[in-house]
Amino acid sequence: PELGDEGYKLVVTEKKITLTANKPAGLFYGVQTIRQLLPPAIDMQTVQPGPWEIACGTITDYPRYVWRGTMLDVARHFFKVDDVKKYIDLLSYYKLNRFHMHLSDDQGWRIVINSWPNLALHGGKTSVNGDGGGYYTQDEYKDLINYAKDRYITIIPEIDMPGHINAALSSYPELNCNGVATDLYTGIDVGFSSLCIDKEITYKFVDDVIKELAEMTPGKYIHIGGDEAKSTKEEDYKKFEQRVQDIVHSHGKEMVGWGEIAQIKLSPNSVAQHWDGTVAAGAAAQGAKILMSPANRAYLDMKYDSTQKLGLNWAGYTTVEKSYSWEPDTMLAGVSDKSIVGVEAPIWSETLVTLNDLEYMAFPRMPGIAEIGWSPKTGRSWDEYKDRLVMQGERLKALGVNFFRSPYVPWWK
Ligand code: TNX
Repeated sequence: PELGDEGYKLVVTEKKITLTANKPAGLFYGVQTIRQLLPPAIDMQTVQPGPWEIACGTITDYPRYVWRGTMLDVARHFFKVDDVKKYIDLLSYYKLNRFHMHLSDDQGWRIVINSWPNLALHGGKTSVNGDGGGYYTQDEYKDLINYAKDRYITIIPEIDMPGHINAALSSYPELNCNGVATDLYTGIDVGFSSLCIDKEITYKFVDDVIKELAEMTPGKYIHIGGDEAKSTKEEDYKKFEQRVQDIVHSHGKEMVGWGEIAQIKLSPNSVAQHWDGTVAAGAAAQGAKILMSPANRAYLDMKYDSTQKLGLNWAGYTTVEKSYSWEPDTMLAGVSDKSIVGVEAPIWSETLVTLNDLEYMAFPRMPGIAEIGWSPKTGRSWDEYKDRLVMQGERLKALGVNFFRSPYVPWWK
């Protein structure tokens, strides 16, 4: 029973390897461990000479948290299906099981909604710096869902509202309080757009969008954003998100939102995603759940140091060590593992244009977040971890993954 739904037991003797689990997901994770016990060359695309040796021993392994995720912002820059699949492959190698897709923002709307076709057709036309647009058809989105599912990963779709919504306001004039469509936006400011809280059509829009997303998404969560609604009055924000939570429920799903949603009355299964400040703690106080994505630790778009070209630094520079050396249950006063569903490492794409860019920011920090999500709290230390991380460098090279050769990790020892 201790293995739960995702754990496995691996016994390696001189004669054979035995992998057992309660559920298929456990077998899948056990296979990832077997890959990692074999020499790095096992992961190369071309046939390699052996010997393929594996150490004898017994591993009993299961995760600390049920939610071990990353988020990809496909709104600030768009990433094509094939690139997203390559990213998903890398998540599964590190036993992550949630992939949160930030599908809309001021700069772009990235998913076809049949009842509001202009969202993708117009709202998907551009991106930050005008670097070209793009969107997923519903078939492409379903293909991604299935691709992720084959790797035991659940996709969590996000439509950010009531702020971060300019792409929609530009696509439909009736969503604006003054009835005039806004221009498309290619800058990187935040907090300037808002849905019109007092118009009934706003809720028709939200209902239609969530309905279509819910129909396509087998996972139980829909993420409704809710961050940085600086152009929405506080009372309007609460009124709006309270209705949105009901709409999510009416389509049979549970709601996830950024930390700010803790200001409304949350139902027990709603999840507030902590990213900055302390507001998310209010979710635990109400008996709801918290997902940990502290920006100064878990944001994969923060620069490693001041010499970097890619990334932002509003939450500070985040070295590989800093992104690994933290505990989810000591981040927010009054928030313990009882309320924490897990960890998630978001990657915002204001400065990131290619898969190569994403890999550089995600590696080698993402495996550290994956370990925080999976491994027991006791026994984790940077001193021990950094040597294992060096070995991961060889695996990333074998997999052809671009990564930051951190000078703070003895990569070349
Ligand atoms: C803050 S984190 C945002 C995003 C930006 C990100 C850049 C959050 C919930 N909102 O809109 O892309 O910083 O790091």
